[in-house]
Amino acid sequence: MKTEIVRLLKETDGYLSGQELCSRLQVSRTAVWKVIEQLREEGYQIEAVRHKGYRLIQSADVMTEAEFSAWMKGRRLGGNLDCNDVLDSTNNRAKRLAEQGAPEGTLVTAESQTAGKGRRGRSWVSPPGTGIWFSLLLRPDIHPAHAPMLTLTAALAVAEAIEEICGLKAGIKWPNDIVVSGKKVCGILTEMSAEAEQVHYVVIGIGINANMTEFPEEIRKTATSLYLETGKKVRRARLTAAVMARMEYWYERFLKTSDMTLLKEAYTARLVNLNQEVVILDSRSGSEGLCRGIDDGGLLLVEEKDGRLRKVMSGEVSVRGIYGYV
Ligand code: BT5
Repeated sequence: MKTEIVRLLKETDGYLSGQELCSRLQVSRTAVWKVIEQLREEGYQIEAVRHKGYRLIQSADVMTEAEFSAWMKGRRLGGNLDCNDVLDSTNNRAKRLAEQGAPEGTLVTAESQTAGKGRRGRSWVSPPGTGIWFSLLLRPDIHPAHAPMLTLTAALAVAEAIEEICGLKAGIKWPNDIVVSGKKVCGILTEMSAEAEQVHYVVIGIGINANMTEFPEEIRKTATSLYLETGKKVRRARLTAAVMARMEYWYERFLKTSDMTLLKEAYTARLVNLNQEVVILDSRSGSEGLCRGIDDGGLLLVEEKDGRLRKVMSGEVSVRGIYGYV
């Protein structure tokens, strides 16, 4: 009922009478009033005027099914929602739901994570109420070797959504970081379950620093939030919905060829590494070169000193200047 009331309030210009709400939802006035009170506690500003009814003045910045449903209507990705308060990791929950048969497009969110995961056992700082921590479940019919490209697909979707909603120039640091003003605003962790030739499911975990005002000491120099960059709080559900919309677009294109052929141009245009000197850590120690973009398989093209083009599959790619750690 909460979801319905939020949707009706959002759809109505001006006042929605209590009587109308009762008859549309087939519930009592007291029941409606109780839900309105709950919504106010969540942060929705709802005006109640005698003989006129209820009017939504301002939505709350919450990651709830009620709030999402207004933005996600008719979406294929994000159509099935699983919104949580606290989780260890949205990726872990999405994987559990996947094992239980949850459909493609299932979106798992959390207000906070107690064990948010980065790649290779690293951790992801995920405090409550200010960030966007979510995982998207996909069931693509592709070869497992192609799944890492879904990280690139998601990076492109997130960068575009950030630009659309926040008006910020968002770059991509191959393969999985979104960078604003030279700092990391979003990270992506893709996990999959597969057999030799077939993917069972892929979980794309996305962490966006939305409204954080500060970071722990260890990442203070390298991390930023959308709020710190714009001075404006972003509606997290709205931005998440925008990511889903862009993801639908790019995911469909990805599935046409199962590779980056149709995404390469847009991805490369956002690559902060492009034509910069990069250092590839932990593959060949300290190997350097000029970044020349990506190939159709999503591999990073690095021109080495002797002019040879090397293809980098994964690993840490550090860009001189970016994050200032080289
Ligand atoms: C990533 O790993 O960037 C992937 C992060 C994915 C997080 C999402 S949140 C929803 C979903 N559920 C999960 O459990 N995870 C996903 P990596 O490239 O390994 O970067 C990790 C490193 O980034 C850490 O070692 C820190 O240095 C830094 N870091 C940690 N938290 C950060 C934050 N909130 N903002 C910016 N940098 C951060």
